[in-house]
Amino acid sequence: MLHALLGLLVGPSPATAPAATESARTVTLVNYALVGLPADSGSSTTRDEQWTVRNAGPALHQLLVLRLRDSTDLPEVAAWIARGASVLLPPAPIVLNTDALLRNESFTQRVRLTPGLYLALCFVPQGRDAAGEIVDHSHLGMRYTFVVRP
Ligand SMILES: [Cu+2]
Repeated sequence: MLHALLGLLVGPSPATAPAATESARTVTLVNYALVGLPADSGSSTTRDEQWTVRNAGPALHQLLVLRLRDSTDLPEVAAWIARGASVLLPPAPIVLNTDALLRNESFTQRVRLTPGLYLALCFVPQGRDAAGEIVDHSHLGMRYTFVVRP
């Protein structure tokens, strides 16, 4: 069901300097994979991370991270995609959106990880399939989910 995810455009939050309790993470966007995202984990407390997202290219890429409550949100996400993935009304809160990054461009933002199911994807369009449906980078491997358990 995660195979057909398109995206949206929301202005990024301003970058903030990491506090002493934060950890840093580097996420790398390549053709066509998301590298360095968190693994599933348990977390009894909120975890703040300073994420630096870098497009290692060569293509244009974008990272969007949504926080779902759990897998019961997935049908709603799929329906959102089927409706054309309104850029203004995502079905779940946006944790991070880099907007489109050129090759070697970076984006830094603090990310707060609370328990939930996270969906990360790049939805830069690649073209259309034989049925005329838009194929984006999430269809080519730039799609990742991870769980933060309470
Ligand atoms: Cu991409």
